[in-house]
Amino acid sequence: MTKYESTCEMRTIADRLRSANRIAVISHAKPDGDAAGSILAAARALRSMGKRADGFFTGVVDPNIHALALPGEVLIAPASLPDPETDLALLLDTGSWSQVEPLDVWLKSMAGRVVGLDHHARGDGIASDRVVDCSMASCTQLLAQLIDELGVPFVVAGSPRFSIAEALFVGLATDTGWFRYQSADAAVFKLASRLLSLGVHKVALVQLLDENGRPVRLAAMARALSSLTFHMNGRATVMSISHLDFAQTGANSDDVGGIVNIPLAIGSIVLSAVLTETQPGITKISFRSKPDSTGAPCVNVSEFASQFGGGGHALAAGAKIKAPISDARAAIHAAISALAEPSK
Ligand SMILES: [Mn+2]
Repeated sequence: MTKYESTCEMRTIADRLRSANRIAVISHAKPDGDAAGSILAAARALRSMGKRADGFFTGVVDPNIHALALPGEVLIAPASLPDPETDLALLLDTGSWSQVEPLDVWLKSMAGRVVGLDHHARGDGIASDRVVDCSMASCTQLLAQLIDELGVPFVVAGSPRFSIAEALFVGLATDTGWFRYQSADAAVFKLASRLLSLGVHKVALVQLLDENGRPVRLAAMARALSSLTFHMNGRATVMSISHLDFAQTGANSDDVGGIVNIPLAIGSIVLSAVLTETQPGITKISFRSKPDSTGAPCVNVSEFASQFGGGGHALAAGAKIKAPISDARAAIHAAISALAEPSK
């Protein structure tokens, strides 16, 4: 990875968007609330400026995330690829080649014509002009600055549903754990207040994104909990959901989102890891930690995940290992044993 930091001012990104005609708006594969919210808000803002803007979702798309978009509003790559007339790509909430796989060849062909916004600490030089600000709780918080710079109001058509405001709010809310994480600071609440005052229906979004699971979620959760082991003198937990668990419960990866947070409800737990084997031989791992009394992460899980080729944020990160779940789990157990005893 190259040095990953801002290469320009927000004004430069705005100028490049103003001079473009057709813009592809892209984020990381398997879009979460922030990726999807960023894509939708940016594409809506650009279209309201009269630009041709195509938003792309890539990888497996959670149906609830998909429901944030109007029918036909976003294209799915690689089934759909950017139009040859596209003269600029806007890359949001990621800067890693590994996360843009279905569009990486296309993005390489666009070298020098990719601009980006990100709030992650690590990334590649995909976007030559980019603003990277790790103090932002979500990419949509940074994007709100860009949309203000462009002079586009957050509610264009007067409808709160499917507005720029709603899309910005989704990213802000989901990346802060519905305003619970440390990253939900005064500036986050200030933007949230502005968005709510524009009519964003928070409860409807909670129900769509957080209270809309399938009953098989409970069966998968039971499998995960029954696999739980304690580590680090009872301060860390590891759970796993194997390919067989998925097959026998009928659950899929969409059904098990957020399970990694369950152990954090226990006061003594400062590190939680969940391994999921959605296809045999490929194990995905989610890591979560908590801040200590000084606000520092008890375990910096972004650093922890990097030894497995992963990354993310200090308190929430992930990795993907090409190994059966039992081997992957043994590797995680060993890595946790090697950690210094965290403070709290
Ligand atoms: Mn994000």
